Amino acid sequence: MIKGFVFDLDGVITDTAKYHFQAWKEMAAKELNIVVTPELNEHLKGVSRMDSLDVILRAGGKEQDYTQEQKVALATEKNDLYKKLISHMTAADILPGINDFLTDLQQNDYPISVASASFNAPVIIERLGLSYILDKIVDPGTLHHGKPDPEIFEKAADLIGTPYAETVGLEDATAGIAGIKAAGMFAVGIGPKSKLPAADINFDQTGDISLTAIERAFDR
Ligand code: B16
Ligand code: MG
Repeated sequence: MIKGFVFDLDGVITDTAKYHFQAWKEMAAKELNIVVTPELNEHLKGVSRMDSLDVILRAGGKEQDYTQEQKVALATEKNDLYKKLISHMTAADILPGINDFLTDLQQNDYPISVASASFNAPVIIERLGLSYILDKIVDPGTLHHGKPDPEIFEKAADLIGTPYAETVGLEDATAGIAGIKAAGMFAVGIGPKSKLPAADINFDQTGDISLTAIERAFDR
């Protein structure tokens, strides 16, 4: 039986990927002379801030050019740009269907927590007006490994006290689905089967999510 749900943030609850993209693009053009293309941006989804910077430096053939201290400064510059962009977010930025789905979960007494790699997750959730329901958030500062490691999903389930085998995880990124499966949980993929083949059930977009369909698929 399903006991609880753990949510990824970016790509499931709201689309912050476009703001990450804009901030990386601006910083990389100004400081690194590297163009962050939409294709490269795909490789940054679900990846931690410092790992994202490494992906960008590698793509530009500059992975050896910066000290750790310089890299922290570059990541901070990107984060300052990002924070300005997300400061304008409102409840209108919640992805379609998510409000109804969260209400459904609440009415069915399912506990919920958030498994996001983002240090900005609490601020974003507050801006979206969802703190009343998404108040259990894993602190990414406590993690030893990023997705696809199961650690973040295990910590999210621990926050709500649900056994991993009876916890459902929602994700839009391949690494996230891999992490959910590695934790022994049931994986809901936001994206088609062709993009997220390892998910236990797929919804093409958030507007298609159905609690009944998830419960049915879980019990099969
Ligand atoms: P921050 P998720 C991830 O969020 C983003 O997908 C990824 O692009 C970002 O680098 C990462 O959070 C860290 O975010 O710089 O705000 O700490 O998909 O795990 O909700
Ligand atoms: Mg995501």
